[in-house]
Amino acid sequence: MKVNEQLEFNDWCPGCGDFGILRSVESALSELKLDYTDAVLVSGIGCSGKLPHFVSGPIAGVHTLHGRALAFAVGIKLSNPKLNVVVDAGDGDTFGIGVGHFVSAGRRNVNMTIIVHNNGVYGLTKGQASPTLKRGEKTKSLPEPNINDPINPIALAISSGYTFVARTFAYNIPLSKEIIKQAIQHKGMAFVDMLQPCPTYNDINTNEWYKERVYEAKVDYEVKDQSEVIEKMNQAIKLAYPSDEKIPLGIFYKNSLTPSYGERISANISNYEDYYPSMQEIEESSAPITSIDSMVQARRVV
Ligand SMILES: Cc1ncc(C[n+]2csc(CCOP(=O)(O)OP(=O)(O)O)c2C)c(N)n1
Ligand code: SF4
Ligand SMILES: [Mg+2]
Repeated sequence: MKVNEQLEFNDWCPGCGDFGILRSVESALSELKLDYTDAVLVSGIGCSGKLPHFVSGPIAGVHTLHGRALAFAVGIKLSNPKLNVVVDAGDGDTFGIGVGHFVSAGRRNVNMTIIVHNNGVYGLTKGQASPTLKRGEKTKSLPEPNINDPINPIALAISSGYTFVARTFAYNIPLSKEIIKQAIQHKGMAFVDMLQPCPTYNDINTNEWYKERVYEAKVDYEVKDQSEVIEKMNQAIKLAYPSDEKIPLGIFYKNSLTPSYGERISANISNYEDYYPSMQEIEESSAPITSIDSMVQARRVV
């Protein structure tokens, strides 16, 4: 889609942080020279889920189900490990209904990226509290202050096994673009916690509120030896919990020593990388498609 068509079609509210995320994703894909032949965007349901529709440039996108973007994405990645898979999902989508998929994708260290649009609310359904909204906060749509404690996305990612963990701010486009590029290039499961103002329903964490607090924290985040894992995880957890006055941004953790899910599969199926499921025949003229024999046979070593 060209930029002009994209602007006519776009129905995000004016000032929405999703515009900044869109620009960062587009620039990252373009600078990495990725297109529909080697990359796919996968989204869930929410304002965030519309991102693949609005991207200008030749990229493939799949708009899936609420809470199930990661499940689709893992399936896509496993069936074609050559694709760069990038998930865009909401904080409600990822840490509410989809939280089990978030944890499982980390344990598996699937070689792909998830960018979570963290706006503290369920934007598309008119501003209910999302799992990242703090207890005691009362955004516009809530009749009473939120009575639930929030999850911390960075701490959850670290403890689930994500091997690339970063936080950025939707309107710091240069930093977000750089972090997304590095997340895509990382060999393993990458998580980008994208702080995103929702000017329509979150009147607490506004653009101005963030701009007064966010800063770039430059830390030595890379695990270079297995013995450093716990120390680097602890460092990331400290950065995960910001004070009310200062919110650090940047890459907090990177560990390229952990085998990816693709590598774990290859250890059991030696030709997986060369003869992956999307290349395989699923029907043979001599056998009915429902024959389990023919499906098992399709995995034969050629
Ligand atoms: C299975 C299912 N449950 C509930 C919904 C209704 N629903 C649509 S979007 C949404 C919340 C979106 O919030 P979030 O994931 O934070 O995305 P945002 O709109 O804030 O980007 C909900 C509950 C749905 N579409 N499908
Ligand atoms: S409701 Fe919030 S998140 Fe959704 S488009 Fe509007 S400003 Fe953006
Ligand atoms: Mg949300």
